[in-house]
Amino acid sequence: PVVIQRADYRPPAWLVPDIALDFLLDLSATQVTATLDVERNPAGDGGPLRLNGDGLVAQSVAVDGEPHSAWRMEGDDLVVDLPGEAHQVTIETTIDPTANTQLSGLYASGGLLCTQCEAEGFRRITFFPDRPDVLSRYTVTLTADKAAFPVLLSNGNPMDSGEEEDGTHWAIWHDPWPKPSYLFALVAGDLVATRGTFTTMSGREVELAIWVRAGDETRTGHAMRALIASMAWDEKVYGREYDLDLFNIVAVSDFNAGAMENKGLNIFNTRYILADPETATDGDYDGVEGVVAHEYFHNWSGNRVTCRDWFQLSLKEGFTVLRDQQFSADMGSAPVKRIEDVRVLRSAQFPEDSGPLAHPIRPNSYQEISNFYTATVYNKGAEVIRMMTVLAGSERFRAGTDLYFERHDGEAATCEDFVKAIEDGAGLDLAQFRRWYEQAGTPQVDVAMTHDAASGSVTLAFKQTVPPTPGQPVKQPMVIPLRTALFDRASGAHGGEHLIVLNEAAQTFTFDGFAQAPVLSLNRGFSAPVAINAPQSVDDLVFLAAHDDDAFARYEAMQQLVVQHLVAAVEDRLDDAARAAGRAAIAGALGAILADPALDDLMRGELVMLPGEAYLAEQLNPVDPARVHAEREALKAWLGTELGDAWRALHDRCSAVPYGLDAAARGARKLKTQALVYLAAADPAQTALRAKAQYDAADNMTDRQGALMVLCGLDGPQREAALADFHARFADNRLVIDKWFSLQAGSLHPKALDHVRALAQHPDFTLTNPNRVRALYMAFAANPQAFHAADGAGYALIADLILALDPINGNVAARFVAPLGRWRRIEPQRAALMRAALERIAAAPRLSRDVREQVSKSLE
Ligand code: B3K
Ligand code: ZN
Repeated sequence: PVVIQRADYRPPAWLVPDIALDFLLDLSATQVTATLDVERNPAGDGGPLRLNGDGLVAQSVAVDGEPHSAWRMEGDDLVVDLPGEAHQVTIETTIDPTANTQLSGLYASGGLLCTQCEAEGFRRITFFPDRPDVLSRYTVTLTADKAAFPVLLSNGNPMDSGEEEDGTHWAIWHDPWPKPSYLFALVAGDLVATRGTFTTMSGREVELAIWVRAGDETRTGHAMRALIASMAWDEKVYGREYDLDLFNIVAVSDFNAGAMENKGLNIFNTRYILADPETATDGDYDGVEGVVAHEYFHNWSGNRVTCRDWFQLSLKEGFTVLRDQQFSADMGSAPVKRIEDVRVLRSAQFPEDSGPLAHPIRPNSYQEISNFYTATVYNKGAEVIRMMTVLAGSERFRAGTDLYFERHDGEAATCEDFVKAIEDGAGLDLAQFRRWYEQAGTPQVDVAMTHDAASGSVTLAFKQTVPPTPGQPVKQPMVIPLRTALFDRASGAHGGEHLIVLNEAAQTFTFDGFAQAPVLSLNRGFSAPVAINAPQSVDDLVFLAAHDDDAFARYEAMQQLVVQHLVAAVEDRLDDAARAAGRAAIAGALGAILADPALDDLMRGELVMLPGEAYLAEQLNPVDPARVHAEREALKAWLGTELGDAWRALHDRCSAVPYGLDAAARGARKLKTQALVYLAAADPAQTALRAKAQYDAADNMTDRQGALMVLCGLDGPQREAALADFHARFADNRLVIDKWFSLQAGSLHPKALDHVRALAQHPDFTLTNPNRVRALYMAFAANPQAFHAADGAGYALIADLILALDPINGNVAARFVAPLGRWRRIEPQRAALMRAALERIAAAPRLSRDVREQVSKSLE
């Protein structure tokens, strides 16, 4: 395989300051004429003009207006030998958007034409130096049949438009901001707009439009509010102002990713735009708000300052994820948002970091860049920059980002440029901190506390280890900032927080003035993305779960209490007495949380959540997923019985709260379904009735989906009735039918695997729509008991999917390899079956580069 190395970066030989693109749009034969003004790059190597292509055929090549024959194909690339310093190169190609099932480049989606160019889709449209360090001003002319494609959009500002007598019309768009080809976009089709306006901090009026299919415009209000709030927030918090007169968003149903930040023309998966109470859950509302903000924030972190090469992806993604997390924290409950973000990190990124696909946030090599849009680059990348905010404080961090934007505006920058700007602007020394960009793996921090009663001193002894990862057997110590508090047991208070910054393999820190040993609250707010091993007593955890004034630490204590118990149970370390004592402590802590009048329900909803099976599995090596599942379910059922009255009272109380988008009403909805989850484990028959009542009474999707989720795990007439009602009620709403697939595939029902097999044959199922594929199969791969069926049937099902999907959409197919790739940390019998599934994929005669890379790395 061809391996691209970060160390091999060379500046391009030629630059393209301007490009004119002419599209004669048609669903199956779109003609593209590209006119490139090329200039020799003084920093280049003097070589020929290399234009990347992917499956393209050049119909004509002209240089300075004259037909030109001194060009050749090198693989898929078109290479032109050019003398001198500057030329105009014109190339014609024809492409078939309907045949484009990969959804990369120009493709058709339900009669609409749209593009997705990041990372390397532009080369499927026309020949071009398709690399992010070539920045061009785009002028785009779109011509199409007016009846079929009444709306014609591209980046930047509309310049001119008109109609012809043959029924076609045309529009010219110009984007004054130089950008890399991955930010190019066009959309043509029958769409309607919801409009808004925003006045920027310097007083400019910006027109906003969200384009959707007719009928969907009633569901765009939340996205529009989120867009306006994002624009205001980025001015206030980062001093970033929008820079065009127009900001367009288009929502499409067929989309590989969540959304795309094309300059002035964001294209979204409908799932991150459309929301109303009847069809979208509270989680969906948060997803819309967060992704709208994320894509908008890219206008500065990604577009105005872009990436030099794709190894720098975290430069824009890590930073932009941090920005969207900060925004969402400011829009809602900051502690709850932090907990949710950490849960995502632990369930998606920690397993990546401990598996065969582990890579640093700035990778050193890749075969297919699409495989590096990962939780590591995005979420760990955000955590790394968040640590800079912890070290610098928010004011100095802002000075650093101001300097970054000032220094690199209009440039294609590197992660190193970012770190240097923060160093200079915030006045930090990040020399050793840079290891976070180099070393993969989740650092493990062990801590021991000793107390000397005579002197009143407390000593914390830390050890850090960064585990070996593929290609990185030996690691150096990291800089790890740990926000810490030492609680006085008697008063329940602490004397202020300390920032402990680890930077050696072993270190001790001493604190004075403690007559008795304090309770340790470490990594508050999850200030560093590490795994902490602090053997805390059950009493200390119960104390922190009830008293810690840091909301995250309180959640963490509750999680730890359950993790310690379940890990001991899975490892057969509990006799009957220890099991009973462990359960009693958990029930006591949980009961106190249910009863605590000072807690808001949104936060209560976090505190009562059991740690997920993926996170539990990370604590065990090798892990028997069936044991983890069984122990966790048994605990849940016991807690459902033990606290039965409290759960029922909670469900009743929350059911009386009317629908609203305020925190109190949202908290009530979250807890309502949580209560059902515990009760269902304890008393399936009675809870089926209660869940069906919630389903029938629901006036919003959060309650309806929550009830259906619980019912899906149970047997009986309520399950079947609710599933049938749900499908009939929402038959014409694709996003809701996705939920119908997901809930069944992710359910606790013992026959979930059979259900998935049957659903794959359902008339509503298709392999050509990524949302539908993910709805069924990602939910299944994340359903531990179904996926890890002891006979390997779950692994075989995913292998079959990958093989069937790969020729249609390799990018999406490759996403399903990681669940199989975890075999090395699974008990031997299942591990062998997982390996066999991977080997069966590897043996296929033709695989996409995407799947090939993931499978071969997973087998190494
Ligand atoms: N930048 C896009 C990701 C595109 C994925 C390409 N495989 C969305 C985002 O992160 O904002
Ligand atoms: Zn992004």
